Amino acid sequence: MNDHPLEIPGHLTLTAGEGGLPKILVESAFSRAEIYLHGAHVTQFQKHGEPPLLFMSAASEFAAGKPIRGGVPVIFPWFGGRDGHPAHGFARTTEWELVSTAILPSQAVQLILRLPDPDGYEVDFVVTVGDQLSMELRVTNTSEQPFTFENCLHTYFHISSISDISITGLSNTQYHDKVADLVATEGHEPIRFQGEMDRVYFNTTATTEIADPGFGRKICIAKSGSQSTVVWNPWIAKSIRMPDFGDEEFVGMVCVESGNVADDQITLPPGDRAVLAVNLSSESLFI
Ligand code: TA6
Repeated sequence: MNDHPLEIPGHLTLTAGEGGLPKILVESAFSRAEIYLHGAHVTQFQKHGEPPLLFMSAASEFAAGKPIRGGVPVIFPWFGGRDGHPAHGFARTTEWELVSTAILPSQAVQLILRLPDPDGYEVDFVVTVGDQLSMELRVTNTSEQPFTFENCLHTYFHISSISDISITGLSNTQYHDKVADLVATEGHEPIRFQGEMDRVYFNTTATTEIADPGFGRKICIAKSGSQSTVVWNPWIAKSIRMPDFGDEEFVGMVCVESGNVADDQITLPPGDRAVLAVNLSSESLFI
């Protein structure tokens, strides 16, 4: 790409990514990341000396109008299906605009992306790349009417093996099991996977953790401005039905998503702002 005024030499550059889509390369003192303007989509985050934190499907499409499969899809203004519209809203298939970049005192690299052509609301996505990956989805209601929407950072995590990991932080939390189509309450044991899982946990602000013995690490998913946590693994049959996802790729990924979905949807009064913030960190399992 030609020199872009917001580039930071040695830390933030724009280039042509997969499918020729504009991609932002970020190098911090602690980590590296890649963010596409398409969907304001974080496709890679990796701390120096660690395996990648995010999963990216080898079969993902990188094309106008198509969602990227992996990383952190930005889900807005609805979650899930909606008759006559693309699943999970239009934000993840829209070309966002890079509006600011900075090196913070912590030496983390921060960038702000803006959803163009707002229609009564302004949406910014703030990504901070350092020892941790922090993301904020900021929605401001600039209209005279209340604005009701869902939001979610639909994060795909890179794991050693779905059969070996476990997830904690959701004990005693009610959830909608979309596979069995029932409502249940999580027990006290860590969540483990023996098949397709698609659960929407409600009324939870809890921090969750993924313990991954295979990689010898645990991933901490801290959030604010979020009442819902979604846990998803497609397992075998659904993986085969997804053309942009390898039949065996379910083994190396799990989604733990933070947002406000279904009954947790947000109704924002005129002039108000809602901030969905997620902070991803990782550390050795053995310290
Ligand atoms: O967050 C889980 C989920 O809603 C699943 O039901 C599955 O559809 C997944 O999202 C992926 O959706 P997508 O539209 O990206 O294929």
